[in-house]
Amino acid sequence: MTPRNIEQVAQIRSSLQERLNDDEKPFYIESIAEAGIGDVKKMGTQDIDKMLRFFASTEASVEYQENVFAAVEAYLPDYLVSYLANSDFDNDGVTFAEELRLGTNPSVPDRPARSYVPPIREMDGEIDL
Ligand SMILES: [Ca+2]
Repeated sequence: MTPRNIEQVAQIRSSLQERLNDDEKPFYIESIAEAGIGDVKKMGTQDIDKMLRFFASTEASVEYQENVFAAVEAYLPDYLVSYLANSDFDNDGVTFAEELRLGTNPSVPDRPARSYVPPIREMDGEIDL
């Protein structure tokens, strides 16, 4: 991982750490068992992929996705926090971490705010008065 990744992971961990109480975490950890993730302590990149597919297939809310991330964060090695944070499941060019920051759903492609407006063309070169 690059120094930038390491810094990003540290920032994400600190922002997630205050999100849930310790007694709230088991609920979110148990909820992803349905995705086929039995042991969060042994997760790999394929389990993160499974979790992302699970979020999409269940139309999970942004809040729920962020709560799951907060619940599993302590069990994930840096490279997996980075893998999840930088994933782009919906392929809209906005990463998971960025979607959470913006409050957009990482499972649903978003139109960028600065959408492309096609230039107005004169069809025949004449100006209608
Ligand atoms: Ca995205």
